[in-house]
Amino acid sequence: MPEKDSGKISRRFLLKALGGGAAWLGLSKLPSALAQVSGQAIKPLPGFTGPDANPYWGAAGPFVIYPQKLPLIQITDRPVQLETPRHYFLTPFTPNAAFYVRWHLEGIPNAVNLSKWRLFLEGNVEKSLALSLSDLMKQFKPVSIAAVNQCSGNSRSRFQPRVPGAQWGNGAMGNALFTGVRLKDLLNSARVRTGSVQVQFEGLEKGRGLTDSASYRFLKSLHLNDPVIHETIVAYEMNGEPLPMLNGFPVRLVVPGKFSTFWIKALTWIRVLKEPDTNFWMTKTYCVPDTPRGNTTPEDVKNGRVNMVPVGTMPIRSFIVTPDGSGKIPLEMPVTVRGIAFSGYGRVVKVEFSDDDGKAWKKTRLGVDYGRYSFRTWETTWIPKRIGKYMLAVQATDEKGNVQSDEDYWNPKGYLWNKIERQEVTVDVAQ
Ligand SMILES: Nc1nc2c(c(=O)[nH]1)N[C@H]1C(S)=C(S)[C@@H](COP(=O)(O)O)O[C@H]1N2
Ligand SMILES: [Mo]
Repeated sequence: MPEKDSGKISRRFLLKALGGGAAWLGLSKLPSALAQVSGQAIKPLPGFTGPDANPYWGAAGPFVIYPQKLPLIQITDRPVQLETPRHYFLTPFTPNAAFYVRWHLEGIPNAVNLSKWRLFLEGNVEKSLALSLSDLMKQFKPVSIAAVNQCSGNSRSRFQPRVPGAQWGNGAMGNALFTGVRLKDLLNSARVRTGSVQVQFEGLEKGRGLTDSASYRFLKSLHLNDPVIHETIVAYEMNGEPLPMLNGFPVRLVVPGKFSTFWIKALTWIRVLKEPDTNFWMTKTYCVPDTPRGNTTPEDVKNGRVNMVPVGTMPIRSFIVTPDGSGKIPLEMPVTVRGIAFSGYGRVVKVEFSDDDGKAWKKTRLGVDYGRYSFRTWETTWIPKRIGKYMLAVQATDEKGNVQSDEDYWNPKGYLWNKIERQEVTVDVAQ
């Protein structure tokens, strides 16, 4: 489904996109069942092909259950950081209950009184706005867009040398159908004054962050002349439901194609600025070297030779979701290899699969195109013809010609990871 200009998307469509009604119902029953069995944290058992069969896909952490959520992998609890387990990426849309979570301050909202809550638009405008949720839903035209929300630090745990920060595996990402109002419509209604340069966003949370300089307010800004301003929406629905509290209820910013550091959750203040925003979150962190691919070396950083600029568009990525290496594959059994791909720069047009560690590549079948900012699923049938270990690999290309590579790559904050992904599997005689 392309980007859609209507407010509602049918329930049937969503169920289908989420992987079928039955599977969805099964999933929503899971948390209470698991909670009953385990009481608290759930530890996965080791894989059948050995404890090291699949160490790298997800983060190493216990499973935890938060309100409105299925068991997710805990990275930290204050601030809350939860990773989505691998198998939720079999479908193009990530269920809300399985969607990853990332906050920076410890005091996050756990209830919002909608009769009091307002979205404020203020600063360098002719007319400040204070809109209730129903004003947003009724006074502005609803739009829907399928968009990937990915943390800039997704896959950070793979960087060599290691970098500080949350040691995410690959699950600090998700794709959802967001519905809301265009930021541009709100700005037009407030009438931006001449001399404005940026627009700043702030959510409801307060409190300490990891360091003093990172405390009390999380603020991000976009340039008014950035073309993404025209595509940005203030979303009040996620996959046809209200946003989960942990993902930004009642509204969040959706900035298609950009890393989700800009996607402010529990969005409550929008400010039009006359000067560029120089706050901590714009200039001291969420920045990458101003070089091709944001690549640099620890030596260049140490010697002050690196100019850092805010992280922006998401580079192209693709993943093998299954097989996951947790079990052996019988010789000559046709296996459906499945995964997802996306790029912030344009539509994914090709996904290639290799069973020999990236020496020879073969095109895969692409799934439904839900628009240029969405996950695109891919699959291919693979019949292993010899026993032993195989190194599977996947590589995507977008419409702008961006393609993933194996080239070494490093930056001091551990952002923008997009190297070719691999999965080792073992094939054995069918018995
Ligand atoms: N209000 C608020 N919005 C926020 C953040 C935050 O700390 N506070 N973190 C940002 C970052 S860095 C990420 S990765 C995403 C995570 O979105 P999610 O929790 O819905 O997955 O939220 C973004 N929006
Ligand atoms: Mo992030």
